[in-house]
Amino acid sequence: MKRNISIIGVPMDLGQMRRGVDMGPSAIRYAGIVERLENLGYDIKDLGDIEIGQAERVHNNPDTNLRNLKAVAEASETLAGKVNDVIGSGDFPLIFGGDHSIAIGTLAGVSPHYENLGVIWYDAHGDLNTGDTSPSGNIHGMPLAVSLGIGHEDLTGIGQSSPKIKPENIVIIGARSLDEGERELIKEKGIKVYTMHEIDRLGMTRVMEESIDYLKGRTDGVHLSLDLDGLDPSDAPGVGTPVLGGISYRESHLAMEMLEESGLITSAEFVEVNPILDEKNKTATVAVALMGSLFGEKLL
Ligand code: 6HN
Ligand code: MN
Ligand code: MN
Ligand code: MN
Repeated sequence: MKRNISIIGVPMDLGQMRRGVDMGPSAIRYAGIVERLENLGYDIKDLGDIEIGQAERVHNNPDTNLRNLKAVAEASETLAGKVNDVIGSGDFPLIFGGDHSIAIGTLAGVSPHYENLGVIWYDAHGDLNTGDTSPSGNIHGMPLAVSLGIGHEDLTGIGQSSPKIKPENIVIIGARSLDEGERELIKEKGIKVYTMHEIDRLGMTRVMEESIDYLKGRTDGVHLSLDLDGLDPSDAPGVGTPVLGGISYRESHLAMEMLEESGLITSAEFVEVNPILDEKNKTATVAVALMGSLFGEKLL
């Protein structure tokens, strides 16, 4: 892992309907991320939070069912520029959400730097909806599709070119809530998915070994997009769309350690931390502990 990390906070709450997730970046900082990483010997630049526009008072855009499209697109463009600059400067970009719609901007900023960008999507959900398949109109359910070049052009058009990633360079880990259109897209594109069934059956060690082997051969950089709702709600209660039967804290900790050992990860984001729905900042604390492991914390 690079020794210099630049942190970008994205207090985005317009990609879904529950208030509070805009406080995610503050909660993660409050849980001590900067000190934690400095103690590991990293040089940290906290670039602060990017500005987010206003929510629509009522959704009355007859052209689309995507809520807050304009404000989400604008923030994504800003984020893409910042992430692009961070990588250009040689630093490792570490992004804090905010809801998962921010991955649209993150991936738009990361992708120009790699021929074959890999993505690990650690999430209860596929985030592969489009306006046509979405049950909610919430953009946080769409960023992986958008990054594949599928979805509203105001979103797929962000950054330098589209698509940002190829379907064969994606590994989804932790899925247990997929909408019909998402299932179809996964099959059509042949996206590699480790659902909770495979995690139960194979164990996290084998899931991570296979994921790392798979991505190592075909990518020249790997972005980790970690949605805290990938974890079980008992370990990460402060999320807007919790789903029972998730990945445990211990399994997640192991997954991060294995990623660190692999040396594969070149950028990362931790999203969907909602302190209003949380219990004593537990979810942000879990996020910080996982980042500790991802960046090389060892017991002995
Ligand atoms: N997330 N599949 C549902 C939807 O509304 O599209 C839930 C999406 C959740 C998104 O947690 O990042
Ligand atoms: Mn707000
Ligand atoms: Mn997600
Ligand atoms: Mn999710």
